[in-house]
Order: sequence, then C-alpha cells, then structure tokens
Amino acid sequence: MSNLSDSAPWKALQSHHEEVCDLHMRDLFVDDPDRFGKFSVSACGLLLDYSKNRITTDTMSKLFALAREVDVATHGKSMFAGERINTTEDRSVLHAALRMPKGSELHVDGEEIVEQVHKVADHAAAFVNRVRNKEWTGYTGKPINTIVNIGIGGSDLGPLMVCEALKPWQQKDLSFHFVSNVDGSHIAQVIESVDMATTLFIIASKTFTTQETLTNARSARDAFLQSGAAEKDIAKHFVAVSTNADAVAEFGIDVDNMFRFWDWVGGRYSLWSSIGLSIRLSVGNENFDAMLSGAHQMDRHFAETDYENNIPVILALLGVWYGNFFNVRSHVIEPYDQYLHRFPAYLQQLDMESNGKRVKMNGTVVDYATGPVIWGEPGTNGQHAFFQLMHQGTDLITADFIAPVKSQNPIGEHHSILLANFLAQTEALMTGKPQSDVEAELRERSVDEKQIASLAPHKVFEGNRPTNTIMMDELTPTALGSLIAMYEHKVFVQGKIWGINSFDQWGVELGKQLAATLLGELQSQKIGEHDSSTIGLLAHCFRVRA
Ligand code: G6Q
Repeated sequence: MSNLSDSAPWKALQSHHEEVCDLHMRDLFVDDPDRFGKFSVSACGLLLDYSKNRITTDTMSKLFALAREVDVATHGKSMFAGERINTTEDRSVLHAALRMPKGSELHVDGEEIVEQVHKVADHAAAFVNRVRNKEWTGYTGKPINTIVNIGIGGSDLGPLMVCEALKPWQQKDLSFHFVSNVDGSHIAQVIESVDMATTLFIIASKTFTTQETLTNARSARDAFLQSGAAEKDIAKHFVAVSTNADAVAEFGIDVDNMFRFWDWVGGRYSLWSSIGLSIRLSVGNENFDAMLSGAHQMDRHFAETDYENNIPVILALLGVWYGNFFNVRSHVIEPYDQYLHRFPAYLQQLDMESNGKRVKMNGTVVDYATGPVIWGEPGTNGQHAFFQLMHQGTDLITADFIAPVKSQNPIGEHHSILLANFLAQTEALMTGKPQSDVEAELRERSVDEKQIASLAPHKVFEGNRPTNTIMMDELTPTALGSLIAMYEHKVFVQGKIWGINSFDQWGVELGKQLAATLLGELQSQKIGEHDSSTIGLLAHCFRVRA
C-alpha cells in the first residue's frame, strides 16, 4: 500500500469529514429512528452500541474501505499463523495460541506449539490445585494462605486487573498482594503485613532481569530468611514465572517451581500464560479456563467475521476516525463496575505501549497521529471528578462506557442507580443541553431575566460528544476474557492501519538503561556528564542525604 495518508480511502475520509463534522448526533437520532439497530452489534456475550458516534452509514462504509485497503484480515491471519510480525524483535505474536483449546494444532517454525502450551498450563494447574487444596505447605508445615505476586508492567497489570475483576470467584481463604513499585515502601508494607510461614511469593518476570522486580524479590527473600526460615525453605515459598531458567536458578528458585512461557508472548499480552499464575490461584483453574475460552471466542469472532460486524474492527476504525480526522488525542475508559477498577490502568499499558509509536514498520516517520492517551476511572466516581471536562471542556474526548447488566452484588437499588447513571451520561454527552432548554428551565424556576442571561452560557452543554457503550450480561470469567481480547484486537487493527509495530517497546527499554547509569552515580556519589538540571537535582539529593 502507498503511504496511508495518500491512499484513496484516507482522502475520501478527509473530504467526508469536512461534510459531516458539523452534524449533531441529536439530529442524526431524530432523522433515523433505527440508528441503534444500524449501529450496534453483539458477539461473544458482548453488546457494542456505537450509535452515539459522529458517523453516518457513509462514514462507516468509508472506514470499512480503509480496513480493506490496509487488508486488516490478512494481517490478522499472519498473526494467528505465527509469522514474525514483531519485526524489530524478530518474534511471532502468539498470545492467541495460549487460548486455543486442547487438541487444536498450530505449527510455528516446524514446531507444534498448542500441545506445549497445554503442557505448561497443566504444570501450573497442578501446582495451583495443591496450593488451593492445602497440600502445598510452607516450611513449618502450615498451608499457604497468602500469595504475593512480584512483577511490573505486563507481569503485574494484567494479573492484578483480572484478580480484582474476578473477586467474586476468589478463594476466600487466600489473600493476594501485588508488588510492582521499586519504591521500598511497596514491598515493606506487604512484608510487614504477611506471615512468612504461610506466604508464597511468585516472582513474575519474562526476562528475569527487570531491576524493579529483582530488587523487590531480593528484599522479599531477605525478609523471608530473617523471619527464621533457612535457605532450603526458599523452594517452598518462592516460585518463578519466566522464560529465563538460568536467571531463575541463579536467584535460588528451584527450576521445578518455574512456570515457563515463550518469547512470542509479549509482556502486556501475557496474562493468559503462566504470568496468570496468581489469577489461577485466586479463581481456580476452571475459571481461568473459562476466561481463556471467552478470549478464544473473541479470537474467532475477530478472525472469522466480516468487517461490518466485527467488534474489534469497528472500535479500531472509530478510534482512527476521531484520532486522525477530528484530532481527538485522548480516550477515556469508563467501567461502571467496581470490580473493573484496574481496567483503565491495564488498558493504558495495552494501548499506549503498543501504539505509542511514531515510526512505521519500514522505519519512516508517520505523518498522522497514532495511539491516543488512554485514561479513566470507574463510574460513577469519574462523574464527580473529570466528567466536567468531558462535558464542557474545549477538547473533544471520546469514551468507552462498559457495564454488566446484572450485578454480582444485587443489594437494594445499587445496580439500578449505577445503570441509570451509566445510561444518563452517554445520553447527556450525546444530546447536550441547548441554550433554549437552559433558559426555559431557569424561567420555570422564576429566575429573573438578567440572571438568566448571565447564567445560561455556563449551563449550556453543546453535546455531540461521542461514546461507545459495551455491555455484558454479567462480569463472568468468560465475559472478561472476551472483553480483554476485544481490546487486544482493537489495538492490533489500529497498529496495522497506522503501519506501526504494536509489539515492541523500545521506550520501556530506554528507561531500563537510563536508570542504570544514574544508579551508579547515586551509589558512588560521583556526578557524571549530564544536563544542568540533572546535575542540580543529583547534587540536591546528595546534600539532603548528607
Ligand atoms: C510489556 C513490556 C513491559 C514488561 C515489563 C516487565 O509488554 O515489555 O511492561 O512487561 O518491563 O518485564 P519482565 O516481565 O521481563 O520483568
């Protein structure tokens, strides 16, 4: 394909944007009573309503034409077939293989990998059963009742998010902690609160070289040994999830207690692998498998459905529509479910680490915007904080509103109130409140005309603010699996449209190198060559420490 921005579908979208950018969704809904029917789709237990977007059927046809131009389907096939689409790291991208059912086959570089995946999963599952059934005991003979996952980035955010999301399925006599930050305060708080004799530490690190994780792991090991345990007891209390057996052995963890995975599983796509050990321990193997099956259903939906009914493709195209033609730079994730409170943070990594790129696969710089800023908080909390800016700020911000129809905790009127707010917000963001309505409302309250004139502009909502609504019947392990995989594929499609590599993360690697130099200087108190700001700040640290 020629440069994306020179392609015919792109140019068609540019001129179409000029034609439709001033249309108000309020009018589009009035003009077409079947707008919901036209712009909603269901699959894998999810309902996507995308009718509250600044689109017409013509917009969608033009966006689908873009997907055809880029040949998203063929790119999808290459990923699922294990081609080395992560070219800068020369790796396949096969998180979808982790969700393939037993008995299916996938040959990559002459090797059948699904059987290997299930062999490793069975190893993890057997261990999990022993811990959950109290057969795995600590060094004093007591069963494990506390799990501490030590990891960062992809080795933390996914497992933490899922453990929180599936809390209703959590084994009640096990408690969970996730330590990621190298700030000693994080591990210190956990060490202080646990009984080492009944605690299991999972050191989760694909590379087993990550400074933060290894520093936390060493401090946990030191605290364990100081608690009265001996070196030989480490095997009962420390297990590893990694691709690096040598480093695991060097750390002192019995390699029999290492749960492996493969370099074709990217960190932010790894919760389906052994990195999900904490999830298995929390909700059990059966529920973990249900989550895998939900994700697999979404893989099939994405791979087998025409663009017009393909949820990840539609979401991706809408993101491109706003990002590249309306100049929207920020996208909000609003889960109306307390159990999904870490979902925005998880998606931040998935989306921003994947598509925060400015260079195309061929090494040239893009001449269009790529991944947006992703942020959010659970509803209704966000309503009492940043929704103001979404309703009345100067920037156009798009949002995904996510909610289960049924609650895991149907107490009184809570869920109806939650859903009422959920529905009211997207309606209000879409319709807004015109000046005439504001004035009429004030008159009804007998406000005098002078005050009406001064107050009205502040109370006007222009509306026309786009949202997607994503609903599931209940937040079950299966539904969660489908939801996560839906976003993975959305990110994939956008990466392919923008022509970037969604699967490397050189920006993350840079951080790892930079800190190494400064650590040496902090330890030796010798300042190297830096800009005056860094030198001034280092000198300040030395002064305060002294
Ligand atoms: C994810 C990134 C990054 C990674 C962490 C932890 O895609 O590569 O977030 O997960 O840097 O890496 P390790 O698992 O190797 O410790």
